[in-house]
Amino acid sequence: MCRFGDDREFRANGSRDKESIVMNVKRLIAGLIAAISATFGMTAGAIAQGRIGQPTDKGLWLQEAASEQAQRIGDFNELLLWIIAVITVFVFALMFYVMWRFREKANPVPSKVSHNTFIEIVWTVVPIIILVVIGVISLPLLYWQDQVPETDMAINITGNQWNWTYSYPDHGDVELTANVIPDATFTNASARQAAEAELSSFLGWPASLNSRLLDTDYRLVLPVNTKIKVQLTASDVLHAWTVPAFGVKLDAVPGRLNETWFEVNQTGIFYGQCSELCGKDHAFMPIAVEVVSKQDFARWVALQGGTMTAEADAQSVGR
Ligand SMILES: [Cu+2]
Repeated sequence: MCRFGDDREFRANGSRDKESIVMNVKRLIAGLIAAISATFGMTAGAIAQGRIGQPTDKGLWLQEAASEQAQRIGDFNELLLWIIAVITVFVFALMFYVMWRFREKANPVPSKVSHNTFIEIVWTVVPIIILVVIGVISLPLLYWQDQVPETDMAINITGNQWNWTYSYPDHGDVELTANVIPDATFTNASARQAAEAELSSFLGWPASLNSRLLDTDYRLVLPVNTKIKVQLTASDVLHAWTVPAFGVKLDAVPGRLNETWFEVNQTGIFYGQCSELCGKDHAFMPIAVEVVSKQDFARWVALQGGTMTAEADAQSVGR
């Protein structure tokens, strides 16, 4: 008797294995095609449908850019994706070609070639060129974001367990602390109405709550088309202030002042979240920014009892 049991069954299993391998390969290829077409084909669609400043259901790609930083980061991300896609397709094609071209049946006597100087130079130089191209684009972008230019106004942000405090040093030290709107408020009509009324009276214009886990009781109010310097710190543990539509993600570190800047080029409400694990309520310290016209910003500052600086004042009347 055969050690492996019935020989016929063994052969039958073998052909079944082959069938399932073919099926898996087919599935893999179909999946790859779907993933590639989803990534590239739906990009435009996702952006067109996307609500500005917040995630969308089944959304793909990055949030729509509302600042030059986010725009340039998005463009760079897209370029990288193309480079990665070309490399992946090339490597896959090469692997399948090699598997077919040098299969055992077609090459009963294996080749003894151990190296080829030309190919070795090519596979060293080409990746270097790819990395240099990536570096030439990414490093200037990184330094451009890192170096704070002449800005029109500053805001100080402090991360706390678990909310954000915002202050406006150029506007008479207006200060506010923004807390997440609890889930219960969204499910209770009168609580929701009360929260919206309070937010509206804080802003000086009508406001509504849009998103569970993203809306806050008060919002950071900023003027549009204004270069804003951000000075960021934390009072207790590490946090990170992140608003994807602005292309900003910066660590808030206790005892240290981190700086960045951005200029929002459209009005609207933009959401972000703390992006550094900071304790049990890390998921409940969102960021809601309302970007308004310079006139509305001046009105809001006045409502808060703040003052406009001479420079910011000139900006607000569009001079
Ligand atoms: Cu945090």
